Amino acid sequence: VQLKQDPFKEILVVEDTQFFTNLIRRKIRSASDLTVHCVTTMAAAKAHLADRDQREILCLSDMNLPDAPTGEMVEYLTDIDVPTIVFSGTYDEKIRDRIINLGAIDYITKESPSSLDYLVSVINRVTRNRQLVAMVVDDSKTGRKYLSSLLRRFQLNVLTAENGEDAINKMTLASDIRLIITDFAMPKMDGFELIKEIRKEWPKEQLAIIGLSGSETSGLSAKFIKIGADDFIGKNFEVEELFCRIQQNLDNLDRLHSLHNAATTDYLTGLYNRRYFFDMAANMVAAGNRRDSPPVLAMIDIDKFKAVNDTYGHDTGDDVLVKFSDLLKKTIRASDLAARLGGEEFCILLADAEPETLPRFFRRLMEVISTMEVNIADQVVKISASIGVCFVTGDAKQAITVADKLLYEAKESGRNQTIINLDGDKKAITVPGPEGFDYG
Ligand code: GH3
Ligand code: MG
Ligand code: MG
Repeated sequence: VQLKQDPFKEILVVEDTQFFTNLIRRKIRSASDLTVHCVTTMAAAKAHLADRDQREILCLSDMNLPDAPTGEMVEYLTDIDVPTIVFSGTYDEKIRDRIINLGAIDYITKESPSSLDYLVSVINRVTRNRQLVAMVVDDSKTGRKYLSSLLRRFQLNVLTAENGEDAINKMTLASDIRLIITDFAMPKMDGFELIKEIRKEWPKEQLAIIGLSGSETSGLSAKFIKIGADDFIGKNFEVEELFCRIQQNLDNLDRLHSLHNAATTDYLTGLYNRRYFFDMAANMVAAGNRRDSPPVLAMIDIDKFKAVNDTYGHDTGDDVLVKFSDLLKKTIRASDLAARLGGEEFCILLADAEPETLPRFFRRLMEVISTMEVNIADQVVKISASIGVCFVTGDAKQAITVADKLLYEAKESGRNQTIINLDGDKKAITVPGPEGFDYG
């Protein structure tokens, strides 16, 4: 299902107080990559919007402007479907209701400095929401329509389902759903059954679930949570509360995601780190053995990398490592694994590789590496690598020792080459790298 919207490119700030505009501009620039454009009147905002692709703009607007004294600006923006967050100098229930009823995403009061932090969190949330898919599960058509329209207002991409069964089917089609809001009482499969089914395959780290609890059954809310939902909301919720709960739950998912990334990947190159590599390798080896097709392990070490650092500096060395890692990622398949085991030592694990294709694969990899260029001043840095290749049938650590020995042989006998030995008894195959590197 292709439902993702265009990402935002720009934030349009419509605000007539110079002081507040400056604060906002600084705050947003420090927290987001979006271009910030500021205007002080409704006329200027309209002129600016007429010149742009409105689908790429998020608008922050004051409720009252010199040429729009009673909310006309916000009315205009929501009319033409530009996602809008409203600033309001004063706060009371009536103003709040007016803003939300107009169709704005949320509002921020100008009174306290902490409201700017909240503003940034809302901007980041709606920006990310554009890339996320949510599903509304409700047997009532009106209920589905209303919730979907609100989720779309919060910039989420929305799928709907009429009952639990329908929802499960749609989950398997669009596995990138990150949020489900589900009713309880539904024909075929109710909300509880649905949550139980979902949790078998989609853990809390991947997907947030919010239960909709009416007043018809007592203890519904607690039961939702006990069964595997992350949160619940009463059926006659306020729009503002729904937005807060969605924000909390999706922000939590993001935090879990960054923790997971920090724990499993190398910060410089984004490749998997040593620890995660061994976890994943164990799974790949088990899966490979079941198919009678053990994965192939290659240890890769950049040749004379110390000289790159010594000649061009450590930062250039880092650039080389980053570019080299990007090449590795691009060269392997999605089912393969690439990791940085340390320094300038990398390894890849190939699933279902046909042994006879390996010499060609590594020759091509070495060619790709040789064409890589890192520019520094008027110089071009080029590198080669040495590679040792073997099968992994058991423990990945043992296989690494074997591949390391082959790699060492490749270094000793001239560098810029791959030595493949899939079966310890047979003679190893040496694949030379491309011309142009001479290590004496
Ligand atoms: P060989 O061909 O025998 O592999 O020679 P080499 O110079 O590549 O190998 P050696 O192990 O002697 O040196 C590896 C160098 O990699 C030394 C170290 O400073 C550098 N290095 C390790 N990690 C990093 C890093 O994160 N960034 C940079 N820029 N350099 C690193
Ligand atoms: Mg090296
Ligand atoms: Mg080394």
